[in-house]
Amino acid sequence: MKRVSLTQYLVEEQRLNNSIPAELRLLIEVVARACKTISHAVGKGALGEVLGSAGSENVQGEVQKKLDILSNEILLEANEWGGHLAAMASEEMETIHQIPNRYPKGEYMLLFDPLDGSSNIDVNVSIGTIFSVLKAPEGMGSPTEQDFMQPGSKQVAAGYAVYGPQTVLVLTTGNGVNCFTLDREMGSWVLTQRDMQIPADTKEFAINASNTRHWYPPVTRYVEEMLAGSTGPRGKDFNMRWIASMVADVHRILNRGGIFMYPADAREPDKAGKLRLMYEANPMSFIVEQAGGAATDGKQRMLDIQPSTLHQRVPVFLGSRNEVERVTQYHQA
Ligand code: P6P
Repeated sequence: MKRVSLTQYLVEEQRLNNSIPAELRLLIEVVARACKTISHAVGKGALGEVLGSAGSENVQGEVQKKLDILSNEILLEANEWGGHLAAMASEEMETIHQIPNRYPKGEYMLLFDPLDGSSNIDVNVSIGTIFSVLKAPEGMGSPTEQDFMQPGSKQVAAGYAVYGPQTVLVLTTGNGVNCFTLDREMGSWVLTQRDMQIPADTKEFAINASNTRHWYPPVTRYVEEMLAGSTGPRGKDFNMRWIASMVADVHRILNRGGIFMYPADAREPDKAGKLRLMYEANPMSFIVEQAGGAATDGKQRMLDIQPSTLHQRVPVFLGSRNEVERVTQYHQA
């Protein structure tokens, strides 16, 4: 296949669909460059003295790894000066990040989980970066958290990078999903998969089964029917995967189908699951829908949820459309 760079793809996409104005193209290229830098740091592992805990906690009360903080700083520094952003928000920061006054401001707002899957960093399992792009509200003054409270359907772009055996960048701007692989020798992103499509059916599910005794009935029913396999109501056998890096599980689903689930459960009845709406569930749901899949919180379309707080959590069911619809129906029963 003729090599197409990320820049060429974005320019041609703008020409064809007028969906990537110059400032959005700059934003995407800056984020992609930051992901290259993060990939390089991650790839050094122990040799880069970046493994292990930073000895601090993030806004979620989770222990921060050195690479969590480094990845966050890389994304902030890469995006501050470009003039394409009004503000940023990150899993690693309690409040939104204002663009320093010495730089011009733009019309986009960038949200990200700078390094998703941190528990896997020190054991050399794939991790990644997730990002979401919203437009700043018309006539917005100094950005506030409230300006970020837009449903996922308002996203103008979303993507993730996986730092694994290959480093890949998966991107949507609303006209399908494309995958770019990092050519480390040239330092460039090369288009390697066009218009990714998730099969509507699957034989593979992803959930942390150690929580089985805490699941609510709809999830218990759905998983038990799959475990019953060909002898049960589903009439076929299923396989299970759980990498504990959302980016890696979602990338597998984009490539061969599957359903990813992180439900709310009885461990903490007041907690709506573990994953965050604004910079994990929404960008991944935009990508999954653009690839023909579906994404809900068990009751409604993920991208229709009206957010109330920046770090709010949400139950997540996403992937092969027919399976997401089934488990969502079980929640209506
Ligand atoms: P558990 C990583 O910490 C993460 O946020 C997602 O990437 C992943 O799917 C999930 O949490 C793993 O959670 O409870 O299985 O460790």
